[in-house]
Amino acid sequence: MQVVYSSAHRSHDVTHETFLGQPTPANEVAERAEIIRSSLEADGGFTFAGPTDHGEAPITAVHDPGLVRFLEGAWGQAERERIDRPYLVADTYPTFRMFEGMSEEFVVGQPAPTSVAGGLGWWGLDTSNPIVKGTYGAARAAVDVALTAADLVLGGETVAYGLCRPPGHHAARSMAGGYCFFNNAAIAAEAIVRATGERVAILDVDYHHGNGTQQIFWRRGDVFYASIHADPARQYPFFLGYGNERGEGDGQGENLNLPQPAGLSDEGYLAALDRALGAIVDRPGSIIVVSLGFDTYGRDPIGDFALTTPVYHEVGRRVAATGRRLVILQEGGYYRPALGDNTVAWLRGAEGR
Ligand code: Q9C
Ligand code: ZN
Repeated sequence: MQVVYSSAHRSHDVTHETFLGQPTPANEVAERAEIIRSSLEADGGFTFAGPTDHGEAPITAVHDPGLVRFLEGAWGQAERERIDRPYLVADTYPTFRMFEGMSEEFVVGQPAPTSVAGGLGWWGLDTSNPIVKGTYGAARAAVDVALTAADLVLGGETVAYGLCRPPGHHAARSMAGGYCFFNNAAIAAEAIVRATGERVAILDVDYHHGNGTQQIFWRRGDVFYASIHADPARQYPFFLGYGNERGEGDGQGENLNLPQPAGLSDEGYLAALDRALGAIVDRPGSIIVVSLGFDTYGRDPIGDFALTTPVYHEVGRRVAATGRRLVILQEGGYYRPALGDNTVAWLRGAEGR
């Protein structure tokens, strides 16, 4: 299997995130991608390629250009404002209750703030998403990793894996968050739709609901989104991911959320997977973009499912058994001692070995 990897992820060298207002050691660290890379190298069954530069157009095909400009400039803006911090996190967000009772023109019509503190809230979702000097470059490289993996499949490969870091599925059209800056999977899916004219399915098997991917394709009939994740009633991102969110307009029926209880077993997971895959094969298309997370693992520090390493081989096997070509993109997974084994298991399963 071809793997796309870039060392540029290391410039997003975060050490801390904040959780409930306190600095805590970061979960989404550079070591994650290096563990996965070295495990795939040690396996011997993977060939590595670097990403090619795809420019900004595929990003602004799904994201607000204002988000791109904010992320590009945030660190320099903080320096100019003499905000001397090891990392940047917002402290005030425009929640919908602030606009309660007001017409939509006020909700969407006001200008973005000019200060970096205001911008962090305006363009952000949550406080677990530190920005450092190298964040923008790393996030751009992760997009190129995803698009290069998509190119491999568009060029005839049956499967390719993009070792994206930072991850992407919480990033919405005009919002970064949840360790994510640009939505790598959404950008890849959009590029595949444009290249093929076919419908594309996104299968999100990260532990968390991919609120950003859902939002980007909410009204789209040509991109089906299916996600298996922790019930948002108890878990991040808290406000999206319920089963009654099915899409609207052209996208009516093209969003499938399968929220799951704490303690979810391998068997329970595979039952949900079969539902998601059944919905995918019921629809036309030849390519699945997989948002692959290992925070479903039983020992994950921020998850509460009970999955074991062998089930990942079976999940990969069942996804490949759809007969669709696969663009597999890395999202979360924070229990570092098992991250390499879990990734190797999943990808071997997808290759049938
Ligand atoms: N105490 C992904 O898996 N909240 N993002 C963390 C930790 C944010 C997860 C709280 C979790 C984001 C790609
Ligand atoms: Zn996750």
